[in-house]
Amino acid sequence: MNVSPSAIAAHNDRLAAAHDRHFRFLADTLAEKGLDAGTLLDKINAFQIAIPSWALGTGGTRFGRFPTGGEPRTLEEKIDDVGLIHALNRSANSISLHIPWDIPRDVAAIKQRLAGHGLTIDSVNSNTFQDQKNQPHSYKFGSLCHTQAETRRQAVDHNVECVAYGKQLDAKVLTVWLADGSNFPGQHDFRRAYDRTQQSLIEIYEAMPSDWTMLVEYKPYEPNFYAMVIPDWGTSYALCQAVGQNAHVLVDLGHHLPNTNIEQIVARLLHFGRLGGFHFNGSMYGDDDLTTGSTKPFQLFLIFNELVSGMQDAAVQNPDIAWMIDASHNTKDPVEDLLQSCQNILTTYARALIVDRRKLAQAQEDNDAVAAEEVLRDAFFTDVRPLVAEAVRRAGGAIDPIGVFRADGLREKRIAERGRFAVATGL
Ligand SMILES: [Mn+2]
Repeated sequence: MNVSPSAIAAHNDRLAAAHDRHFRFLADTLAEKGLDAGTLLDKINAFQIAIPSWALGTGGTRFGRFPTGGEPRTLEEKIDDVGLIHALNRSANSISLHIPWDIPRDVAAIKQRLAGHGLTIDSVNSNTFQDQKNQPHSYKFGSLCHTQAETRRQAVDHNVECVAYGKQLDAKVLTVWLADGSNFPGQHDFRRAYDRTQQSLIEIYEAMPSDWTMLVEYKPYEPNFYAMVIPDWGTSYALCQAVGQNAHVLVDLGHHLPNTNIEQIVARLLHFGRLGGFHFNGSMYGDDDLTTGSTKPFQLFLIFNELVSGMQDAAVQNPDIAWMIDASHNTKDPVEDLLQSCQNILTTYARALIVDRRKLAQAQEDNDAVAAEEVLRDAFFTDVRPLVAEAVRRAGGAIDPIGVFRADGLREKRIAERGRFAVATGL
């Protein structure tokens, strides 16, 4: 059901003449600025983005959901869909699992399937934001922060169980996002809720193997609308410091209030060596799950500019960052949206790579605000899409991944095999 290399090659052949012309022009333009296209291609190729299992089904809101059809019904089918995305763009070589929906039943078979697609498991994500059937203690009033010890115990045990599933599949990252918080003033003792959360995280951390990383995600509101226990990067950072050296902050682009300066947050965390994970999506108002870079491309560029700046600075002691798309799109075909998100991410990364850092540093030293901004604008307005297409093509992917997905009828094939009303498990 997935696409064949020959179908991709045939599609690329049709686009090759125009693509080669555009790429040569860009490579020459970059060379004039002292940039080597080959080096940039290698960097773009090395940038791999994890796809979460929950993004493969059509998203929705509490008002309704309008499935595309042919959604993956099992972990195996989710792996196949990520395998398809990776075959098309060679930039999505891992999948994030969500427990309890993605519990591997036949570990050997799952590993074989992953290997067949050239995929690995990126991270395991716990879920204590809703109750599962027959669960003894409810998370209605929180999980790791809960006032009752037995509820906290259950939530800690769930996270430890997630690590055990991850170990079976050679994952090394546990992502913790907590829905814990309060909906009404006075409901929580803020300090005690924080202390209980910290203690629970320490217990989980101590149960993890020493080569594992814990990522602690924050979110300012929703599902609790008065106060979240971990609403911001500062709280996440403080918890990570208390938990241990392998606990790091995870930045999710949608988990910020409008107009928050996310690029500055990124720079701070890199400076402190605590930026461990990154979730891509786009937003207008809140956690909207829009396509990455769809509404505020310049903001995404400024964020990537800080990421690249930090990654290239030898003085910055930060772990490798785990990149993942965290979106659950309404309206669009989920596979097409993920392909589009990857393209936007790679394009923005490429733009950040061509920023003239020496010129920028000089302008900053000279307090020349105009010159500094012009350096950024020059990179942002350079059309680097041929560079991304060439990187993907050289790795065996498609010059136009969405074009191949459509031309090859890959959604229709999924609907034929899985059914029009097949609904993805999970969120
Ligand atoms: Mn997230």
